[in-house]
Amino acid sequence: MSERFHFTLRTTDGRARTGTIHTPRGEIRTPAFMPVGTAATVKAMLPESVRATGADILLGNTYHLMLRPGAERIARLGGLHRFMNWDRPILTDSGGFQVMSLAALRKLTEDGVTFSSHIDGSKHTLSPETSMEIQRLLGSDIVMCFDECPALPATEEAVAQSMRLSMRWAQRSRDAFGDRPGHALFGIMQGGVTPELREESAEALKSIGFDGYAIGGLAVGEGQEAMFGVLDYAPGFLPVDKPRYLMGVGKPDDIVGAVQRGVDMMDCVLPSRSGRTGQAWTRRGQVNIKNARHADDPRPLDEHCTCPACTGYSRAYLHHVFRAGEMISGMLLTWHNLHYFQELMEGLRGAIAEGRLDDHVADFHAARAQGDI
Ligand code: PRF
Ligand code: ZN
Repeated sequence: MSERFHFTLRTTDGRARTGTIHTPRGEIRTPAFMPVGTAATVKAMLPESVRATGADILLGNTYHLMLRPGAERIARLGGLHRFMNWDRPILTDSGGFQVMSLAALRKLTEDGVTFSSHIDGSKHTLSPETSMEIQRLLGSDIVMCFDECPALPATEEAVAQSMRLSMRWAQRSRDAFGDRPGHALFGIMQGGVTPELREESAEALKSIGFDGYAIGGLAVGEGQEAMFGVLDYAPGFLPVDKPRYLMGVGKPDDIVGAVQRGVDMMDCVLPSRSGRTGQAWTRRGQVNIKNARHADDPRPLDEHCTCPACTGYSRAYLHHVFRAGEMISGMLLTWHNLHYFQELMEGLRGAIAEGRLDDHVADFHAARAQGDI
């Protein structure tokens, strides 16, 4: 391991930041968007194609990989990078959030969570200690603390209890992770939409000490206005010299708003998942390729886009292969969407570096207001 994990902040513009996360597996340009590779694949994409869209890092999931094919098996096969043929950084989520959204028969205690697999009903447990061990076996570069994310709306008391449990789990995650040069452990702030709870959570995490800090518990049904409300103050509770990661966000306008408020990293299934359901994202907003209006349209999805879907194919073709259920449909739309999301990040990074973020964001909203061609 030649280089230890560290973050260098390059420029700020208002609350927005641009910089670089250095890891032994390569650099991550921030603000960064991380495509989701839940089951050791970004669905419908080869790893080299994901890289060609501009991704510096992927997200993987403890929950899915422990169930299938199993963390020990991946370790025996040389780790997740070798297994999925992606040699750049991988961040893994810790499993608790996916247990709560996917598994059946969940039982939460101080120790951790017991659950039944959504695949075959088999019984498993996850705790701070087992989550750290699984993420170590996978060979994850950025390991996430084991936490609990309450669904909103919830009472303030329930959110407070849950946050304090997550902070006890953060200490146990830190202790179990130990000292692993070249690998990073990120804490996860919780506390719902209550400033005092967010601050208490941030203070608890800072006193433990992490390589980066995530903002969890958002984009769970509170709406964009409430989320931006939290992002107006929560990043300010975190250290300026460490990366800040907003988990599970989001749509392009969520990403832009989060970056304006000081977020450095994000992940979301949206570009890959919606590509497989016929939804494309462009500078002019959302396009539903299923729509009959595309059936005879010889124009590309976006005439300015340089992705393979836009340089080689018409809207009519994309419409046809979607309707025919052809696999190339998901491949082309996923490629386009990932390309668009990475281009969005590139534009934000450049604008922050040159101190013109406000104008850049105004142009972003103006293009969307025009609507699709
Ligand atoms: N915690 C973890 N993973 C997450 C979240 C969280 O709060 C969210 C919330 N948007 C998405 N993924 N561990
Ligand atoms: Zn395109």
